[in-house]
Amino acid sequence: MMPTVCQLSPVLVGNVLLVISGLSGLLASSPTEYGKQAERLLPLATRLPARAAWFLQELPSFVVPAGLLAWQPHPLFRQPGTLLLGLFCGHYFHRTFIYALLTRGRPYPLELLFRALVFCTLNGLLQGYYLIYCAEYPDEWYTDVRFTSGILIFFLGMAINIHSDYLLRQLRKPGEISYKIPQGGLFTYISGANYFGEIVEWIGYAVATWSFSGLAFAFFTSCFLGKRAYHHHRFYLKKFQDYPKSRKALIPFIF
Ligand code: NDX
Repeated sequence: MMPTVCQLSPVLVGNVLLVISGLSGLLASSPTEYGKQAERLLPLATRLPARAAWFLQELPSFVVPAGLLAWQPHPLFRQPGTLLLGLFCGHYFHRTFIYALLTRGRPYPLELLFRALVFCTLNGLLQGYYLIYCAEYPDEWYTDVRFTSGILIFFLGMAINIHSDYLLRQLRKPGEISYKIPQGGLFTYISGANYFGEIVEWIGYAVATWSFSGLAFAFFTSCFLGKRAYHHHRFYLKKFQDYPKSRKALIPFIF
């Protein structure tokens, strides 16, 4: 008989911590200070170029679950879990090796980089450990409506996120750091189109994995990025007199 290595208590603690992090970020009086929310101009010595910073902070989100996948005890045994964790790794492969290396963002605060490193390591561990050692899926999971619809939502969100980040990148020439009004795609309707895509993506992941770990991460993402979208929207309204009045912050036509 296969020895079970699943310990649900660390997973439970991780899920609760993710939910608390989401809520505390949402309820904090100020937004997380990077990019256009960085009101204080930090000395250069306390910042890192955006490309290096995004690469380093996101790397554990790819390496940790990819390592768990590579060293899992029964590679073929837990196929749905393996595939679902592969999606998580795919997202972070893009964020670490493509997004980070293309970004034209402002220098990034070192303090946030260290906090993000810890966050990404723990979340990668949580999602990977749960899917490899704890999740149990029936053989029919590949045809279950939760799996199929979740995967569709995941890829739809990913496409919106990548396209919107591309549109933002096109607003600047290399070396530029000024802000302009984003146009096209879902930016026609909302200021946080890239965030909307990311939130949709992790909701799809939560549905496809049908797990508290997936749900806790989707919840965290919605709180963190929802609040950022709100602050970005306020920033645009204040900065640009001609900002489109019908554009909402995060949810088209609603909010
Ligand atoms: N990184 C997720 N909290 C975060 C790093 C910070 O991937 O301790 C969460 C992530 C971390 C955070 C992470 C977790 C919580 C932490 C926090 C630090 C402290 C905090 C750890 C890990 C913490 C507690 C205590 C509660 C635990 O100059 P610039 O940089 O503004 O340029 C921007 C440019 N741009 C424009 N250019 C011209 N004109 C305009 N109008 C422009 N508007 C923007 O586009 C950037 O170069 C680029 C994108 O900017 P922006 O602001 O729209 O997106 P950004 O926030 O930088 O996110 C980039 C992408 C995006 O696709 C987003 O969906 C994804 O990353 N993301 C980001 C954050 C978190 C996350 C995903 C998630 O939760 N899933």
